[in-house]
Amino acid sequence: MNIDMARGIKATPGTNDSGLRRDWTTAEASAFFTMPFADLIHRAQTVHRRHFDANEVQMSTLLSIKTGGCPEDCGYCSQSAHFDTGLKATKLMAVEAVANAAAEAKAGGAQRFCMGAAWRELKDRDVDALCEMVSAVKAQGLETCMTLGMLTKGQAERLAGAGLDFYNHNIDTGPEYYATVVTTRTMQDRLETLAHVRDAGMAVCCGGIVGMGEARDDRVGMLVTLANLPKHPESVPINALMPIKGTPLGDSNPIEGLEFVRTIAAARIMMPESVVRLSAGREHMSEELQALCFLAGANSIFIGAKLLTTKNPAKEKDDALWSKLGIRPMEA
Ligand code: SAM
Ligand code: DTB
Ligand code: SF4
Repeated sequence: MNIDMARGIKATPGTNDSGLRRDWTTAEASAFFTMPFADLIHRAQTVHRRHFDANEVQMSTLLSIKTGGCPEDCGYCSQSAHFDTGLKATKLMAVEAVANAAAEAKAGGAQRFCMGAAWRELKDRDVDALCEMVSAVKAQGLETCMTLGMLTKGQAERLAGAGLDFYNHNIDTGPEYYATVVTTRTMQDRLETLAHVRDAGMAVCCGGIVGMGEARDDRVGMLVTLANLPKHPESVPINALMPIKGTPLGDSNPIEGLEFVRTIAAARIMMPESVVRLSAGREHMSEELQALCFLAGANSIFIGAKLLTTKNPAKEKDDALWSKLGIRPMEA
């Protein structure tokens, strides 16, 4: 415990600066999936309330700034050129169009604007335009996040220099299941980009997907990998697979609701100061399941009717839920 913790002073949420990181073992993480549910939720709530206001939720909006035609073969993705998903590929959007979408997101209540591109890696020729997008979005008082595939050290420095706040790059699943889901890159490739993002001084957004036919041990492996990174990601998205027709994982059985909640609770306990995002999949979840996820320590979501290429709940439906649960937006 550092001196501020000992004095009872809370660390600033999302800064991960109070020295709470420690190495987790597989056995410790597995226990969160078998212990009595009420004990798990109590522990997750206790950790959550020590570091955050439990009624506040961070709200981000996503925009696909370059859709489809991706050379990677991620088995879950609508945007891979390897699968026939019926998605129309587009070029990189113009800066002005991105700025307009950001203004709309802000008006809709977002604190952060996340821009995603269906690339294996960023090309140097696109960096200037992306830096302009970062400036245009920040000028509207929004936090910025981008997810553009692999980055070199120099590219990460350029984006950080332009003021990019977060970089999203997911490890997606446990190390042993990784090659079943993606063959065109390795988890090590992901870890290298994450190190460049950290070294450049940006905040890290890194999580994964559940419901891809993985075993519980793979979910445990994913959480242990995330929690044992040199520094915890400031943002940890836990996505429930949005099944896409035409992809190898398009017919996957949905993850059981309580197993999803346990995954969220384990992430909350293992990464106490990280913002844990109940990410893709809310469209298929009941209000009760979402409420359980918030009880388990989720404190971030995507708002807006679309994720990148798939559906997210409509604003009216979400607003009604926030009102029923007494949820307030977290200040940026
Ligand atoms: N191409 C970049 C990359 O893969 O890092 C950025 C965009 S990619 C769509 C961002 C993340 O979205 C993936 O890492 C994955 O975790 C998530 N994702 C993609 N398709 C999904 C799906 N069908 N269901 C849930 N999450 C998905
Ligand atoms: C993340 O973990 N989830 C978001 C964001 N990071 C880029 C993407 C979800 C995509 C869901 C499928 C789709 O809409 O294409
Ligand atoms: Fe490409 Fe990203 Fe989709 Fe993989 S997840 S196919 S890298 S857009």
